[in-house]
Amino acid sequence: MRALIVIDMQNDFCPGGALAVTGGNEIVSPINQIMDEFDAIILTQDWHPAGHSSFASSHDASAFSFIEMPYGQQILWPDHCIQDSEGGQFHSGLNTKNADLILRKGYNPLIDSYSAFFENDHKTPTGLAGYLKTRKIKDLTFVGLATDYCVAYSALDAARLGYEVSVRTELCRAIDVEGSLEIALRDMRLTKVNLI
Ligand code: VGL
Ligand code: ZN
Repeated sequence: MRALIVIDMQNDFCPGGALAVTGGNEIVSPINQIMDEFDAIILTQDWHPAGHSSFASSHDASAFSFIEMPYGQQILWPDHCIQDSEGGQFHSGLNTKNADLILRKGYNPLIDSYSAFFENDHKTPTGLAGYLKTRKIKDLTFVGLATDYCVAYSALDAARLGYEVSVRTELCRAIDVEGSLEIALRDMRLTKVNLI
């Protein structure tokens, strides 16, 4: 069984949003178009409480600066994808009606959560692996935003967990701060993620 996992196609990651990814809106229709190639469609949704610890505003710091957290270094973001805000909603063009599962992440105020499998402490599971096991899904294709953060973290965890993993890079867009895209692509290649 094959699943398409669409990462964080939300208003705040699209042009005009709080953490806009260049070209984020361009991939909406092509993602809709490949949905019928898969046995299951899973959408993830970045879903932070106001005052989340990954927000620069929570630390009186500037956006895109770094801070040491109990689980390691954390880049600080502009406030984004706040629960129930317009910015947290899916892009209005995204086909959400075919979704089998909508997985929310980042709701723990003290831990950021890029990966669809684990929070950034690399220990706290989101429950996705259990869902996939129950549905006998072993082959995963990732698309969405952003290539170098939530897509890469999810694909890397998936490969380490033993899934067959592909990332359709033309259906992803990157934030690319301080070489993060190049690092993410290198790590994915080294971890046997198929970049297509
Ligand atoms: C993401 C930064 C902060 C992402 C989420 O979806 O890649 N990036 N929160
Ligand atoms: Zn976030």
